Amino acid sequence: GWQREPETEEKFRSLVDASQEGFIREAVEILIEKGVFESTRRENRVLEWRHPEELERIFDFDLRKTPESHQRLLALIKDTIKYSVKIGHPYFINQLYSSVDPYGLVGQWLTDTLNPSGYTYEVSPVFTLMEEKVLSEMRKMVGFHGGSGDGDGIFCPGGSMSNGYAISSARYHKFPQVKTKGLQSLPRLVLYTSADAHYSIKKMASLQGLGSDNVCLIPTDSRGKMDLNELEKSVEATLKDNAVPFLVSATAGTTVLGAYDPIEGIADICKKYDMWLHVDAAWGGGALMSKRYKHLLKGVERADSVTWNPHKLLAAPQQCSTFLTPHKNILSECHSAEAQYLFQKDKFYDMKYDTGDKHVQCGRRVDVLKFWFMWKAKGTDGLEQHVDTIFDNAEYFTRKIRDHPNFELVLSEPECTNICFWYIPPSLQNVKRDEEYYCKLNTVAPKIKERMMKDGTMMVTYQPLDDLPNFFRLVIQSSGLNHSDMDFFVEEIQRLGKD
Ligand code: ABU
Repeated sequence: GWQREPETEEKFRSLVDASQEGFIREAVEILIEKGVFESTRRENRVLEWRHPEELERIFDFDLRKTPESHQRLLALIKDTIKYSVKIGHPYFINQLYSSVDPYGLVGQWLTDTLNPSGYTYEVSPVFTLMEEKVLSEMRKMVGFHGGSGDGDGIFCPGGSMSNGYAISSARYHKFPQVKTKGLQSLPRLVLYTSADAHYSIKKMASLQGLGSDNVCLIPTDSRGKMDLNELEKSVEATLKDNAVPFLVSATAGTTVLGAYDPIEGIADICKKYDMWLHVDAAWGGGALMSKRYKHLLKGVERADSVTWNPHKLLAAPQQCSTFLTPHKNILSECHSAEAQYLFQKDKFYDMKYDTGDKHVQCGRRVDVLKFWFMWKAKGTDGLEQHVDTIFDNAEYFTRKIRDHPNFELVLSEPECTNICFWYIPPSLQNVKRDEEYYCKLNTVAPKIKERMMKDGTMMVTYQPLDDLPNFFRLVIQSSGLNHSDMDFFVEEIQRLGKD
């Protein structure tokens, strides 16, 4: 092996000096003790609420001309943890991401230690092959091409971007001239998604020049699922208008209600009208890991593309979002720009491993490692067990509130692990459900939310939906939770909701 000469040792020393080494070691100790362990203990608070003006006053945000001491920097780390929301806390059930997986966390730290950018094999050899492996296993689970794993995929900075890739791929698939000639070479294009779909579909349609007016929001049924008759009617109306229907985005696990659209029926309509079928399974895709719950996505193997975010139901650290497709070359054909300074054609290795050109990003944070590492640590069986546990907790919670006099479910049979409900305080029980009642009910969730934020005991979000008054959406995706935690949520909401 290569041996350095002893007299040149000094020349080869690390860029990190001894005092910085001590600082890094102390900082990591604080991250482990305060950021991981203290932040996830049930007896500790989920957050230390401060109004913005107060936080400005008590937190040292100012940037100065002179450097801060290591002691001061360590104190700032502690303050940052103290005043941040503890996403890993078991009682943070506010959003579609939560918990702290030890293996995912180490994978995340390992990524940050190596600081890679994922575009060429020469700078990211391990991650290039790792991405291909994970994406291929995910494609197998989706079932494209009979479950062979064939096709393509990318890691994206979030589900919104993944959905954006669906729009650009679908558009290119139908009208490849769009890449060079632009939108003016195309007829008016129309896409369809349910009224409860994620707002990124509209955003991405605007961003890509299609216009949000050309996104038809299809009404949902009483279970929050896209209505197939309404979809077909809307497609027919587009055709009558001499516009071109080109894409349906079905949702597998809607953001608020957790509904799974009927993918098979939507696939039939897509086939009939020659439209691209995208399935936004950012939230509910994790169910594919479970033999018991994968039926929720029946027909997903017929999709042209799928968004699936392991940072959601599978609880990988933020963020980890994938776009998967059975179309082998569409991503590079649609997005490549062949920059010569980066993707030199005369490299000494096989250029097919320089995967960056199929992304719209250039520099790209590598999001695969944390998920790959979790998968290694738990095995596919462990990920399946995780999914089964969170669904079990969600079902337990749903049963518990179904017959409870202070609670009312928005959907009587929630399909995913987000459960929507109203808390009905004693003052609103057994009273006539007129306009005044609904006005009052609308104020209940915001008031309870304010109290829980100020007490710091738990965090759960609320929202209105169409003409439904504000209701809670409790999201379960940490398999570290158990039935006693579900009991706690019910009791704590009752405590906070006292008139
Ligand atoms: N796609 C992000 C969803 C955010 C949330 O509702 O938790």
